[in-house]
Amino acid sequence: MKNKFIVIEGLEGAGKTTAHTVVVSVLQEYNINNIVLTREPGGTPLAERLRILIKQSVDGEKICDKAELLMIYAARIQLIENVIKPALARGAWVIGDRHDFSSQAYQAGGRGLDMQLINTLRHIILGDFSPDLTLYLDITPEISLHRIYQRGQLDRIEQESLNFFQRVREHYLKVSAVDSKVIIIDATQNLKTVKLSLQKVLYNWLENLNL
Ligand code: Z5A
Repeated sequence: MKNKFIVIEGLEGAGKTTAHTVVVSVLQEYNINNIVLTREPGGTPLAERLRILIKQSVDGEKICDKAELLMIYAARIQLIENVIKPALARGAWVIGDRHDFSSQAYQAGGRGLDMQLINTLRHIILGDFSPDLTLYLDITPEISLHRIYQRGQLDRIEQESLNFFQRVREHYLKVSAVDSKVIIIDATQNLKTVKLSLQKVLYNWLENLNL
């Protein structure tokens, strides 16, 4: 299959929205116009409902870490089976705002859930389905929190501590260092420089695909 599944990852406020635009415009330069955009958690009616539950508490009830994980996987498999796989099967390129890497970073790194539990769940639920390329936008938790606070009201996960986001970032970096399908982008730079870095990485990757 020539069409691919590209995922953009990073802490909140890392610039994933801007990165989406860059990926779309680079693909269009290659005459790739059949593009489907997704976001996680979310992207189907059921997954969007789960997104609301994941991002907000229900009547103040504490959401257990494992319940959060299961809701995220329920949303993910709905999206994969009902949107991503059908899109790939009809030849579309899929660009995802977050995917499974987020669960490794937030639920294992941030929440401290056992990585073996997440690996087992991933294996059972997703099988060998995975992105062709992940662009990880790396920023410090300090920059992330600064941008989050500028937006105003914080959701349940955004209210976590600086330490939480430090663990999330550490996990992102640890996995990125050993996964050849993940490319780290220094997103602490100004927007123009980040855009140029993204374009350079994508041109290089697309050239190697020999489309
Ligand atoms: N979550 C999870 O725990 N486990 C999982 O498996 C999955 C998700 C899939 C989803 O929230 C939450 O779910 C997330 C992880 C968790 N929670 N946290 N924390 P979301 O979808 O609402 O949040 P998000 O995915 O992180 O989106 P975001 O906050 O909008 O981030 P962004 O898209 O990367 O940010 P942005 O809109 O592109 O940029 C934010 C602002 O910063 C904006 O004003 C930009 O102009 C500015 N910006 C961006 N880059 C720059 C640079 N380079 N310089 C200056 N200013 C910049």
